[in-house]
Amino acid sequence: MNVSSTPGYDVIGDVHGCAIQLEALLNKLGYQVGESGYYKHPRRQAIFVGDLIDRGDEQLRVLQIVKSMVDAGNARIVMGNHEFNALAYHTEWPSASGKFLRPHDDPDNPWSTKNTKQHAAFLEQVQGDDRCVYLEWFSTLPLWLDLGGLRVVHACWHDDSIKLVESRCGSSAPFTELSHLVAASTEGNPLYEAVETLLKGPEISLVAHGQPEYHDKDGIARDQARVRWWNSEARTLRDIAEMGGRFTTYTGELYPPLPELELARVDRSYVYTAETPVFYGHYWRQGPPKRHHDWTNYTACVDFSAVKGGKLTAYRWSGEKNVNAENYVAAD
Ligand SMILES: [Mn+2]
Repeated sequence: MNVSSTPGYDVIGDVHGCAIQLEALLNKLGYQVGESGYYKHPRRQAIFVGDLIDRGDEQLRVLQIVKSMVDAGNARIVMGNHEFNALAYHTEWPSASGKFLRPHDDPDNPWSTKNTKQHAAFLEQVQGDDRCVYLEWFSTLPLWLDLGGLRVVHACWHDDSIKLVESRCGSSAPFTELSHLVAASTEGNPLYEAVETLLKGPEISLVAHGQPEYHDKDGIARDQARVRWWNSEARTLRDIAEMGGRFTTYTGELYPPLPELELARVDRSYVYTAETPVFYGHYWRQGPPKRHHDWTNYTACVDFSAVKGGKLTAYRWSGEKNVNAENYVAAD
């Protein structure tokens, strides 16, 4: 007889509207639809890392599956940047101004067209009462989960950001209050910085370290690189800035390898040094999961690009104190 008191958790990566893959993965993990109509495992709980919505074709079905599991106590979830963006996109502010916390199609704001484009599939698929119900639900989602033996966050576990949210909002789920959503949508507000870090991950300036700008996949010139906060051994710019040869410079050449430049202490402030496993999504890994995908003893990404031709993936955690890549399970 199994007398272990540690609950088992299956941490599931960014779904982005891929309901067929989600149901295949849940079945593979042993979750079944009971009489009540929601997926359930006899001994385990699912944890979603956020980003249920945007991009994919079956967003409403994904929301129905996941919310019914969470409501029934068979799953937990943290907020992703796409749920946060949806809340801001649909919140008119100031009220009756015709403006929104996340701008729509403002001719003075070149980013705002991109905001609508990124959200277009949701706008088409989730409408009317459904939209109200799920936006309301998004506002209740926590930004992180600390379950003792494991931690879950969408993009980056960062103690200072967590403390800031707790001290300002008194909760890990701050957005039931409109004032918190407004503050988190206002550049320069400390809550904005903290929520950006937790949901989108920290970034580092390349130009400030003597490197050129690069052009991202949409052709937009950028100076910030994502910080590989999970790499506790990072000592140099090359270790910590995620460039990976996927980008080009303004002259169209492949971005040069970053130098082995020693980092000042402040630049390592986001690096995760705790010894509790943390699971996160957000980073569009290409599968299958292996060492070079940056899982470490204490950090594991579960986003394997389900909506971009990858496989929806879970990490099956059963109380182990170190991450073990054998415990990744991908949808068939
Ligand atoms: Mn995502």
